Amino acid sequence: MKAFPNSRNFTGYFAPSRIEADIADLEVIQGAVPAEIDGIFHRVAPDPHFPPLGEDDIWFNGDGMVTAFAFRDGRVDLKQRWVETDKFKLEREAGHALFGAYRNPLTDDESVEGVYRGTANTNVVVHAGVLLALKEDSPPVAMDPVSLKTIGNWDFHGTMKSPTFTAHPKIDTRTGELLAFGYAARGLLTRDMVYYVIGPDGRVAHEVWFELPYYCMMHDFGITENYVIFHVVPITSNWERLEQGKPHFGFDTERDIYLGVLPRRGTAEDLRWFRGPNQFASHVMNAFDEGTKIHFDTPAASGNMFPFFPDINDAPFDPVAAQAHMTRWTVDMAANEDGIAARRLTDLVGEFPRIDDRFAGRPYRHGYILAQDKDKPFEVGGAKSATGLMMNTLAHIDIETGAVDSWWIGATSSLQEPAFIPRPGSTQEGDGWLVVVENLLVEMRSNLLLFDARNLSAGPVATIVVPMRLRPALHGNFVAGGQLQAAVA
Ligand code: V55
Ligand code: FE
Repeated sequence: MKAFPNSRNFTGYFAPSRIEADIADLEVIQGAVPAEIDGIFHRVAPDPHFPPLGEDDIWFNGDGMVTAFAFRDGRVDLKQRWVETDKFKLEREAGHALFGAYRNPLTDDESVEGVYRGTANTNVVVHAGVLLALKEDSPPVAMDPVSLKTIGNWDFHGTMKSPTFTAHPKIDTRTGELLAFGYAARGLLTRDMVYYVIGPDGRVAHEVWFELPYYCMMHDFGITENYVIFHVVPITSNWERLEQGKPHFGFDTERDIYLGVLPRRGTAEDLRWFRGPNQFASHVMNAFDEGTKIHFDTPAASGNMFPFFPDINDAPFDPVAAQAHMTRWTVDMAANEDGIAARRLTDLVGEFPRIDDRFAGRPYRHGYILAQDKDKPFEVGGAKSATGLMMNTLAHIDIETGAVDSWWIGATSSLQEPAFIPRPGSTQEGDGWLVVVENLLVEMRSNLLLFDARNLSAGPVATIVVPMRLRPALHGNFVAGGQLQAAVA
């Protein structure tokens, strides 16, 4: 195999890992793993299998590598496997890359025309018996949640019709439904969207097809008891960009944002659009109904957060405008106007919002984010994150009061997105732990940390050694052992 590029996307902490591993009983060097925790924390990272066809490549285009941390009786086992996507299998057979630039099939080897380009690198979620490895440009790829053996492309037992499926589906723990959507649902760059309700049996139970105001990166969405909410933000594209070999997405400062609100079991005629000023938002912390009002909480920034998806008119990247603050957008279904009210929930700068997932779509109080505390020292030359955002603090935000409880990880580490682990037997919101991967940027390896979700400033309750470097990941989720039994059966 030839060499990977000598760029910041492929060197330092971002060097490809490419390691499939089984490590029994990880070393615990501080505290103890609570024996009550029983289940698996799955996370997925982009990890390039082969050097790119082009000269360089972005973090978002790496092949999906899933890590499973299995917790039982105070012990943690690690398993790490590639997601064997169609792309992965064809490239392994060829011994080199066949697929080109991110979301640009015009750059592919002609032998792979028409093949799903998905890398399954963005999120992993267990629902109805399978671990779904997700990339928003393709169908899910199903895996066995315990063995991590790839099952294959997943169409929900023949019931999903679109070629795409979001990486941020939401489980409603009260109904057992998986709520989801696909964009570019009638082909690359199309404005078509499809919204899906997938029943607890893993089959599509309801779907709604509609058009977006403009094509954009539909990365996440919100659910409430009665509605689903789609945020249209101006990370846009068109065929001209792809033909010119520009990055698929670019940020357009001229366009408004929209919030599309649809009743959970509604039809396209029920869809209502609200409209707000140009800004950037990608992830959704949570959303919920309050009478006729709908609240939608998201880290919003005044400008583009993705330097690798530059301004469409070539304006330079503005790191200050890229700072996101947790913001509540509120719309009123009883109002005769289409405005969106906005209120800042905290002065912290950060992204990767999470909650106690049992409260998805319900009134909630506890939010967690990775924050960037600029007042703290940082003593690692060069080894920044691929996004340029150095996440050095794990923070709890009391959504009602704005109070913050946080933990700074130190001057030579950064953090990956946390996931919430509920305490077995407790139904109280926020009663449980946060699990988070620490990047040790000097030692070039990782730790798995557990925090008491109600007392982050006390520091980790356990520090678990990962004796290798876990490449920076996007998202992951914890699934309880009981649900796994049901899943595998
Ligand atoms: C994101 C990540 C992706 C992607 C689109 O906002 C959006 C995150 C890891 O890939 O394809
Ligand atoms: Fe995401």
